[in-house]
Formats: sequence, structure tokens, C-alpha cells
Amino acid sequence: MFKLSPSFVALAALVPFVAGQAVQQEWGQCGGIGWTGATACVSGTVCSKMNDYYSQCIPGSATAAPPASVPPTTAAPPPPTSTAGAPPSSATGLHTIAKSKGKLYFGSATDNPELTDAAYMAILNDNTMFGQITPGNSMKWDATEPSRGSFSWSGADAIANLAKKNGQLLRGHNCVWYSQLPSWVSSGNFNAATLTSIIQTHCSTLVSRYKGQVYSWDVVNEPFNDDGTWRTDVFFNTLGTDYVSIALQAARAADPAAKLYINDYNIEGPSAKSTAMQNLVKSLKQANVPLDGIGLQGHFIVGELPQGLEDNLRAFTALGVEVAITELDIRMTLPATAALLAQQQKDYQTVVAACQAVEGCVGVTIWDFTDKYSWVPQTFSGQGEACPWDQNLQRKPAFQGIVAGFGA
Ligand code: 9MR
Repeated sequence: MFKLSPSFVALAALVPFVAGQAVQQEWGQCGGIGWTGATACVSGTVCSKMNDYYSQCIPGSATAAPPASVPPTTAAPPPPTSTAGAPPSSATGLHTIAKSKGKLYFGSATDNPELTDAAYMAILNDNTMFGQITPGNSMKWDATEPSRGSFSWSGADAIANLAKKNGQLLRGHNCVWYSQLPSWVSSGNFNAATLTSIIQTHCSTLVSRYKGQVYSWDVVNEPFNDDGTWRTDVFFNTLGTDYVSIALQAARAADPAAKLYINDYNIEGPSAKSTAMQNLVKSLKQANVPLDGIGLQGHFIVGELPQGLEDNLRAFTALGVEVAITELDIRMTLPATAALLAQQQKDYQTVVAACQAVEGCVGVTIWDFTDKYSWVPQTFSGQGEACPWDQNLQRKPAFQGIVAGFGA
């Protein structure tokens, strides 16, 4: 499999030239919004559009023009297959629907343990269903820098390469978080200067590795307590609130094109925590710290959605940031009943509709698409069934809720 190297960008220098024109290697990027590299492909491959942001050199050749001796067909052309206004069929993927409604993506979290499940992969690899993926665990600090200065990339690369192969956008998750943090960081008793440099090294090494590929990074994850006070983790205790700008600045320098996000839960509706996040956005903007987006995770309970989702999304976008629903799932107390599944369908619809209604809400990511790999049952005893696909990879009513939420 094509492996990203830290000096991925340097690969550009190795792109061959044919007749004075740069050509891209097999599987390399050859187009898309913001792409400034080669747009021609090496012989035996053809530049194929995956989405507006990504075209890729895939094996094959351009469809040959018919030989001149073949008379033009006289058969009437098929009727135009305009789908304008037509309801989506059950074959229409959620990402395709999201795009048709002006959003950038519909996506899913995934991770390495799932990648050997062929039936699962058949759904995940469908880029009409998922136009974006997020690694659930493999880009976190414990996975990428388990000991100081020693980086390990196999898990993260597997997800990045999958996104590339499938033509899916990638969300990076995450640079700085109190959890899944190796003890060399959390218990290192570093002074402010040393911890600053540790954050800078970690964020810039991580973000650089996937430079040019990541649509958005959750640079800082979950900085607040539910009452809106700062979480007193090693970063805050050592650096105060400065750790946020230290991380954002390091990420910006490492990949100027990636959108930089702060991501949290219980900020989806109006709340003390949501207000704290809005105040943080204001102060970072005022101080010219790079910040492009706020991720609202969306770990909800059936029948207990916060009120005022749409207005709250607008309250963020009014501050000059985009927003995204980054980790949507809606759990229930088991066993699932028809009534609970129906309510879950409504709840998925409500959340997606709130994003759909707000121009600056760029997309929705579900926190894995199937109950088979959901984090919920291990964390909340007696709860589960939070995803739109069930344990057996069959769609639940929630799927239709998502379709309806996009107004399709
Ligand atoms: O999905 C992740 C799960 O596999 C891990 O065990 C868990 C450990 O903290 O993290 C889960 O993902 C979390 C995400 O990184 C941040 N927001 C909350 C998610 C669910 O816990």
C-alpha cells in the first residue's frame, strides 16, 4: 500500500516530467480545489475525479474515441436523467445527498480494528456514502508519540492511506487532549517552557505528516468542563489557557491549508460550556490566533437532544468560524424498541437538519456508522444502538432520519 512519509511533500519533487509537463504517479493526487500540483497522470493511469477536492491517478486509460470508420449511432439518445427534484433512491449515498444539498461531506469515524472486516469495509469504502473519515483513535497522542520524540505512524497511516485511496476527506483527530495521553506527558512534571516545546513538537510533527491531505484538524480536544470552567489537565495546569494558542500556531505552521478546529461535547445547544467556547473563539480571534472551526461532537441520548441546536450553531458561525458535527451518535437504554428506534430516527433528522440549515456548518460525521464498532456499550453500561447501522450492518430507521435531515 502507498505509504505516506513525513516528507510527503518532498515527493512532489520526484514527480516525473513528460514533454515538459509534470505528471503524477499512480494513486497520486491530480486535481481538486486548492490543488496546485501535477494534473496529468503517468501512462497507464487516468486522472479520475473523486470529489471536488480530490482527483486521483487510477490505473486504466482514458476512454478511447470511437474509430472514425464507425458510423455515428442513429439510435435516439436516452432521455435525460435529470434528478433535480427527484427523491433520492435507497441507493443514494449520504455523502452524495449532503453534497447535493451544499454541504462539504457526510462522514464516519473508523479505525484499524475495523479494517479487516470485509462487509464493513464494503460500506465504508463507498465514497458516495462517506465522503470523509476520521480515525477514532489512531492519531491520538498515545498512538502517535508513545514516548518522547519517538513517533509511530502505522495505525494513523492506515487511515490516511484509506482516505486517499477512497477519495475521502480526512479529519485529523487530535493534537492536544487530556485523555489517551501517555504518562510521560501527563506525569512528566515539565516546566512551562519544556511543555510548550513538547506540544509544538507533537503538533507540528503530527500535522506535517499528513500535510496537504487533512481537511480539518481537531487541534485541541475537550478543553472545558461542563460548567464552562477550564479542564484542569496537565496543559492548563502548566500553561494556563496559552496551551491552546501554542497548539494552534504549531498546527498552522505545519499545514497552512488545514482548517484548525477546537472540538468538544455538550456545546451543541446553549449551555455554560457553549458560552465558554464562544468566549474562547472571540478571544482567540481578537488575538489573531489561527482558528477556523468549532467541532460539536454530538454524543446524544435518544429523546434528550438539547434545544436550540440551530441557533447555537449560528452563534458560533457569527463569530467567524465554521462548524461541523464531528462525532454524532444517539444512544438509548437497551433493549431497543420500535418506539426508541423511531425517536432515534427523529433525533438524527433534527441534528442533521440543524447543520443543513446553517450555511457555515460544513458537514456531519457519525462516530462510526455501525453498532458493531460503537464505543457506547463499553462506556455506558446497558446503553447502545447509537449508530444508524445495526450490529449486522443493516440500516436502521436512523438512516432515513439523516436523509430527511438533509431535506432530501
Ligand atoms: O471512539 C473512541 C474510543 O474507541 C476510545 O475508547 C475512547 C477513549 O477515550 O475515545 C473514543 O473517542 C472519543 C473521541 O476521541 C473524543 N470525543 C469522545 C469520543 C468517545 O469517547
